[in-house]
Amino acid sequence: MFKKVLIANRGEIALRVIRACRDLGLRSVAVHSTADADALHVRFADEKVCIGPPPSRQSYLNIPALISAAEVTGADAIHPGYGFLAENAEFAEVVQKCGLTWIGPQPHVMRTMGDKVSARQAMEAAGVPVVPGTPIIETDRQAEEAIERIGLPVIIKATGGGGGRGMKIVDEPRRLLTQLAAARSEAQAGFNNPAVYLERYIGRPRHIEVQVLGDGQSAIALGERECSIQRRHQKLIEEAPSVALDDARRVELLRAARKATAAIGYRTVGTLEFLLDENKQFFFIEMNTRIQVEHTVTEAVFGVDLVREQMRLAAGDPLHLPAEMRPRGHAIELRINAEDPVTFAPSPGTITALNLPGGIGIRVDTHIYAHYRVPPFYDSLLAKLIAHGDNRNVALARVRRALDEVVVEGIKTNCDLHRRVLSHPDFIGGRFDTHFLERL
Ligand code: MV4
Repeated sequence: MFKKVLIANRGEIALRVIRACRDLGLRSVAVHSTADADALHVRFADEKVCIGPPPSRQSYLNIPALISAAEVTGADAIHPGYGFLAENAEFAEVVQKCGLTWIGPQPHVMRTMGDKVSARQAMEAAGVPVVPGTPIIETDRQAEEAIERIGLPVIIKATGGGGGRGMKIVDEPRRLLTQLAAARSEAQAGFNNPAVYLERYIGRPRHIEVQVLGDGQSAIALGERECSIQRRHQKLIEEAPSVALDDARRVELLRAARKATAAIGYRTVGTLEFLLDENKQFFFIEMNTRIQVEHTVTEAVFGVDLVREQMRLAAGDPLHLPAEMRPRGHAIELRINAEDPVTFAPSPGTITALNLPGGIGIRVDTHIYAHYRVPPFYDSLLAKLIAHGDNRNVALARVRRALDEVVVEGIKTNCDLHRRVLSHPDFIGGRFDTHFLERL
């Protein structure tokens, strides 16, 4: 197995990976921009390397600087965390060509799944339900034929997009061609790839994702996460399991996810994203080939250290978890962000006073500390507050109690927004979809 892991990331996920390294007896190397010299991941790692100035392009996205940092420290593996270069197949390839272990999927799998049309094809071939849709649309005629077959409304998506960027909804035939042209030019500008395709638009879906692990031979599905509470494609609250699935539907969903993961020869941890429509039909939309922010709710209910599993799989170990694991109880995660409660704009600055919650059933993953200065250059996630209990009501009571113990002074946070959601009868009753926050 590799002995020294360079973490190509910052913030809470860098700490999360450093902790897994410690638990496994591996050495860790932190990289940081000049803005992060005082960051906790830098202090907690065994070694540190400054890789550039504050902007991500020149530091956390700077491939030559990252590879050099691995070289000078003698790191023999790289963990990308989430965001930054985590789903960049070129980076994964460079890492491997330099003789380092990439703690992630094979680059060709990252490429297939990073392209939404080839991902749909791969999933369809594996027998997973995908939203009725098209291959890449080349001509206006193809788009017109597609809406005759699929019906309206449809959604135009960029095959190089993802995470909700660059999508257009068409609900009238006369808007089809102008929206198509607009989508193409936005896709070209945003992803350097003008290719777009169509899907039937599902109006009020739930967003449910399945945690999967594979060793190249076999695969397992470690339950689902309900991720519908989001705003502008930024998740705010995630929970496991989802209240929307009955046992029969869950078995179907997890079986499809496990089969697909094995079919693509997947060899790490990952997530299959699905939309659940009003008839409780599920449809694959995207695969995330990385560890996710919300992996913690799965860890809580399954008692599995997913980052540890990810590292063991990267070292070539076979899957050792039982094929059929059952979740214990319920877990809810709140993402505490540094943001203005009215404008939702990021709110960087110095934390003048801090109290983090604790007690039974509570986990807090965070990189912040009293007097820490939240830099303006990176995403606004401050902390993840995860509550676990025997059932959803216990987890809800615990997460509310923990939220009331949170003190973050000096910067603005979304704690009040969380309070509003957690006291809303429809959230408490499990009656919500991806549009819940717009109506709040
Ligand atoms: C959709 C959809 C409705 N119908 N696809 C947004 C993020 C990206 N992963 C896919 N997204 C959507 N795809 C079809 N055919 C609605 C969304 C969507 C959404 C999905 C998950 C979570 C939040 C969302 C918010 C708005 C739109």
